[in-house]
Amino acid sequence: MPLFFALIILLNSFVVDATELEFSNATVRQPLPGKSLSAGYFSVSNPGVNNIQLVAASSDWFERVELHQHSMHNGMMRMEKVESFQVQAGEQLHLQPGGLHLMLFKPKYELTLGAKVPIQIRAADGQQWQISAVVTRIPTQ
Ligand SMILES: [Cu+2]
Repeated sequence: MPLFFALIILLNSFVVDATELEFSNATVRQPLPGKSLSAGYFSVSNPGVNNIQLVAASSDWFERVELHQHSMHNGMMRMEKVESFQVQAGEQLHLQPGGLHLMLFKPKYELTLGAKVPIQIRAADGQQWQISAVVTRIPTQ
């Protein structure tokens, strides 16, 4: 029964190729009063054997989401848009204040503390993940 075996091999190849990222601690900061800009953070671990490039993020709750990083320019800390976040095989990546983050523009709903914001993350190979980010307060120093 060749077709049967062909199917088994096909199914196995799907299992082997599936690359799973694990997202955790996803948060979105409540914008400052009068502001329509927010930052989002999460941790992601890649237990697989392939490096994964995260290339886009989007959310029904925001008009636009960009991938950003902070970097030094002439002694000044500045943030800028980047094309991707690289999640190395077997490693973890942490988005955090002062480092990599999601920049979220123009919320469509009120960002009350504790609300759960759906965010889609897309990889260069077309894989997508749906994460849920909790709205938290911007820490005051
Ligand atoms: Cu930014």
